[in-house]
Amino acid sequence: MLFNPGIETLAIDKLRRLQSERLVSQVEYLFKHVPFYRNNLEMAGIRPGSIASIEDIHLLPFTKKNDLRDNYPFGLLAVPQNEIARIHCSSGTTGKPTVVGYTKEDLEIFSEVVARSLAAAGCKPGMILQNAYGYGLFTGGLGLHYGAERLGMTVIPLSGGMTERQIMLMRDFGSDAICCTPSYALTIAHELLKKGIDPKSLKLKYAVLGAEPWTESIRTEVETGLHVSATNIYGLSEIIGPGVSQEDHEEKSSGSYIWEDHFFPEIVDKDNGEPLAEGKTGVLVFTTLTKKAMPLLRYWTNDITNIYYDKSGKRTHVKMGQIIGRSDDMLIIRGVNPFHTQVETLLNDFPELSAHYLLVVTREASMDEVEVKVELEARVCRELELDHAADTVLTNERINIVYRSLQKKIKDHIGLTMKLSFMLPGTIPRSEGGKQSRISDLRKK
Ligand code: DLL
Repeated sequence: MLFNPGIETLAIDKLRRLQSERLVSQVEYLFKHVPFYRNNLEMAGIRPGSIASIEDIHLLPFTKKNDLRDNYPFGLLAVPQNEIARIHCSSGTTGKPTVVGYTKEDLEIFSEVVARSLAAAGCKPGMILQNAYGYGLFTGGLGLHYGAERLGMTVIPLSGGMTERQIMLMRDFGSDAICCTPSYALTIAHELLKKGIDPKSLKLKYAVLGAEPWTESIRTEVETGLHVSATNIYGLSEIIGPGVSQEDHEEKSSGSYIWEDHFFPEIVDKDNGEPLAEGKTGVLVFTTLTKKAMPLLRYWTNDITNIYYDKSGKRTHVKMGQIIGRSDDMLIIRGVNPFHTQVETLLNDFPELSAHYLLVVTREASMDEVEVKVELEARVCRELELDHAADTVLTNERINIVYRSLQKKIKDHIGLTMKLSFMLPGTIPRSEGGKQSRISDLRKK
């Protein structure tokens, strides 16, 4: 179902015209209302009249996370504080958070794009949505909540955690859909298995997963473990929150539609910021076209992906691929930049291995090493009677073959030899609803 068919299928030339009008007025608006942008634009030699259409977007300077930090907390607001209806923060673990403000109109847009996203995920008015994204400063909980209400769903505002209670209410209330991080969806699936509950006995049909990178292997595991159709929802607080892009449940694995009437995307080279051609991988940059409280021009997300037009899709808007990593937390190991999602994809080739893994980075005598800790599948452990200490599992011939061929695959695909540790099921910490950490970099400690 399309929530807003007129916009979602708008012909490209009309979409460009709309984007052009919106960009021109957004630049004028920022020039007038935000001293940071007035200075930046003047320094780049840009007056409001210099931008005539969306084609001129590359003339604008980038906005980076540091600009938000330097203007903490309210320096980038374009409206007086009494016109701010809500404040959210971006989830950082260190230092001061990144603050974002919304006017009432911004919140309307936020709900609209989330409603479009939920509809693309398969949700319909009248369905029950179990919202297991965290409520609070994080945009996930309230963002999905109001978007679901806008679509006409019944929302259960559970927030993350309390997995047993999630399962009880899911059964008792008959939730049709769940939204949460992909890692938390795995935690719930695992708990169902542990409790001997057949996922087919649940009414659950759809899972809307995002807020952290995930791959096809996690999708398969969630879809089987919860008996749902799982789609990707992407977003970031600085731009609006969840609902910047969303995968269609009938066009899975072909990318997520970016709602580009509100958020104009570009892919640029991570080193020199030059725009890259359709389909090329680089840093995702967004310009908000309609926001009022805190519009951003060419915001450097640090997320690495590609964008392309899928001519066979239901909608005209551009699609983005999965996020393969972030340029700011990219590992550099002996000159190679491995992303944890690359390792995750290789793990998927081995039915003996589960989707629970962690990359541990250490430095010994100035040599950086990566160890892949990955849990064995519980079913395989039972079959092979591998219930003894993890360090003895390699004596099993089948597991030993997996070890050697995974190590070779990692070397061939990523170019690094990584140490592997096969762990017993349940030994790697699980998500309790928040974003799952896949890298433990002990070099920084
Ligand atoms: O994570 C918003 C969100 C909430 C998205 C719920 C989806 C669902 P932040 O806390 O500001 O906002 O974190 C934004 O999370 O720049 C990406 O690095 C990452 N991220 C978000 N969604 C995805 C996704 C929310 N689907 C940062 N795939 C972004 C990969 C994602 N990474």
